[in-house]
Amino acid sequence: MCRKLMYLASFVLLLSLFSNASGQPTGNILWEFWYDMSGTSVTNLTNDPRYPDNPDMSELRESFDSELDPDDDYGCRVRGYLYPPADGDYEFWVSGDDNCELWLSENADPSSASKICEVPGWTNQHEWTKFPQQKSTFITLQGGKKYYIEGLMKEGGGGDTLTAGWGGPVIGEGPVVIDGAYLSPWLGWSTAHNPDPANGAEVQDTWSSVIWGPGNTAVSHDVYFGDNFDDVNAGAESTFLGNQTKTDIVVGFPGFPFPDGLVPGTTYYWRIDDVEADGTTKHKGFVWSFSIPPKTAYNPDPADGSVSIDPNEDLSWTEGFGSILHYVYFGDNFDEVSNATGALPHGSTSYEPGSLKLAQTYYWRVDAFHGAETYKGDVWSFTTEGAVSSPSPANGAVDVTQTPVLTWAPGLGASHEVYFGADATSLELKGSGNLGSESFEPGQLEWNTTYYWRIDEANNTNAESPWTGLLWSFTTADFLIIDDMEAYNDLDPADPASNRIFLAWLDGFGDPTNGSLVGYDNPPFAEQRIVHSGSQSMPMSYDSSVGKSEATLTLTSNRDWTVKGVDTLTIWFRGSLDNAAETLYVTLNGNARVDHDNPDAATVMSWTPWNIDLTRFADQGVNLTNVNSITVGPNSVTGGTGMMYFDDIRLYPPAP
Ligand SMILES: [Ca+2]
Ligand SMILES: [Ca+2]
Ligand SMILES: [Ca+2]
Repeated sequence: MCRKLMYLASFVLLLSLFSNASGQPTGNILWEFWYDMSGTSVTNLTNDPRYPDNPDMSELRESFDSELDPDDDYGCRVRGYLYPPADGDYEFWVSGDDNCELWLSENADPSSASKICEVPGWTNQHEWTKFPQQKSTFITLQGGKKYYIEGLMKEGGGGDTLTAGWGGPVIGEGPVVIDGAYLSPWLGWSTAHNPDPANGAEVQDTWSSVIWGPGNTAVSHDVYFGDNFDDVNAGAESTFLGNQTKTDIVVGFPGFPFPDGLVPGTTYYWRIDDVEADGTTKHKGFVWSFSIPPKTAYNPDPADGSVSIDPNEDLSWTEGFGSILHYVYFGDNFDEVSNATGALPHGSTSYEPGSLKLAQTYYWRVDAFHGAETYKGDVWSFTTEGAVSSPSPANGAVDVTQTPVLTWAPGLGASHEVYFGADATSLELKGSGNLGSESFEPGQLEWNTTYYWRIDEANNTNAESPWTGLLWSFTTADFLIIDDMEAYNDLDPADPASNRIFLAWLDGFGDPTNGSLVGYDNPPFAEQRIVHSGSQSMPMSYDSSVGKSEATLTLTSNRDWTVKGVDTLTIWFRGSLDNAAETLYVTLNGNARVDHDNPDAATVMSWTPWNIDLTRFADQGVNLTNVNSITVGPNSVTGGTGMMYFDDIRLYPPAP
């Protein structure tokens, strides 16, 4: 299924000047050493009284790679920041002698770091495959973003090394030793740190003291605390508890903020901004969180709403905060389970429902008995293997096109019935069929309306037939969707349902005057990780040395660009760090062209809406009641190369 071998063969990756968004110079990372310390376990280092703040030696090195065998009986820490060269999925490795760990944060905050791989014994230098734990899972990172990274090693005797490697976009297949070009060193604590409760912790009480370490230049601290991440992150007035010199505060206790207590079942967010001696220079802290468990049972397993569950699976949960016993109700009818009473007390946090039917939805409820009171639990559900699944549009999807094609994966049935409508309580039978025709087109739908649908199945050879499907829903957009890139698939062109993205968006394949290529060489052809919305976007590589790079969609529907008074074309796009700095253009009907205002639009690293007044096309003679085609591309004057992503091409009416 490879259509672009020719392109691959000529593809040359150029990595030259590298910069990062934070402005901190890259080139090296901090190595710290603690000497005269026995043992081979990393905890021998982290439990030493000199750790973490008093290393015997510190220096900057130009890669995440140690020298070979310098000493015995010491511990080592490597810390700093990692700047991935492009968006995508990366893998990490660690090798070393003796025990080693590699930690990575989801952002620049060390308190959000987690261990991603380790050496549980010892390896030779650059021996990457001795233990399966040496390799991380795939980790999705953003190009140019600053991530905290840390390596730990504890040497007893014999050989000793520590190396971190990675692989991914631009870097190539790993493990490649992480070079200083992608690293900058730890520079000390410029912000508040070491949150206690730890970031993300669960606190089994309705009050807590919260404690932090001050940044290097702090003389006082602005304290923000609340139950809404956005408010705390924005420093909303309602979350400001005041400025103080102490590095701790009590919350949820009489005489302190939240005197009535913290609320079970709530996540609290907090942030400390350090204030310097001048009273005005502030260092915004990271937003940390902790949660108080609910009084009711939580963390159901299987998770609420999960599908394809093994019919022999047992149920389990986490007991509610303060609960003593449970009452469990189970069945295949929501109302019966919701209204049930009188269960016997249940001591454990698991329940065996017995053997279950295939393709059946079950409901369950766990009430929490606290001695004086019983708290009724929510009704949870799950569906066993064999049911219809994989609805598209996804269940609960929003901004869905007004002319969708509904698809699903069949279950145990040999035939199906499609029910559809805007009223969940009275769906209409819209059609029936045999296996192999799992799609339904409801036609032109209203804007901004929620629709419901269900697939029932039957099979004469199965005693449990027929099966009533799950009720699914989606909501149509309040704008016109020209292309959200969701409808494209990887099916063979011989299949009537085939809809490959590069057969809709015509690129420069086979055209020596057009350097664009839409889609990937191999399935999935559409981009499925870097998306603006839904689960797909359009990737377009370009090489404008041949003159131009563009891709064109011929419109087969939605050609009237005046419906409901729409007046703005919006195209969501993003570029890549390695792109040449150039702008973008869009052309209607092959001749009416508008350029983006930003001359560096192709280097924008985040999804960005491009809003264009439709009169700019009408002024060039386009009949907006009958638009034939839309073309997008980078406007290269330098013959640049790179990769662009496009998604969500929409037409909006004026804001009401
Ligand atoms: Ca040694
Ligand atoms: Ca050793
Ligand atoms: Ca999309």
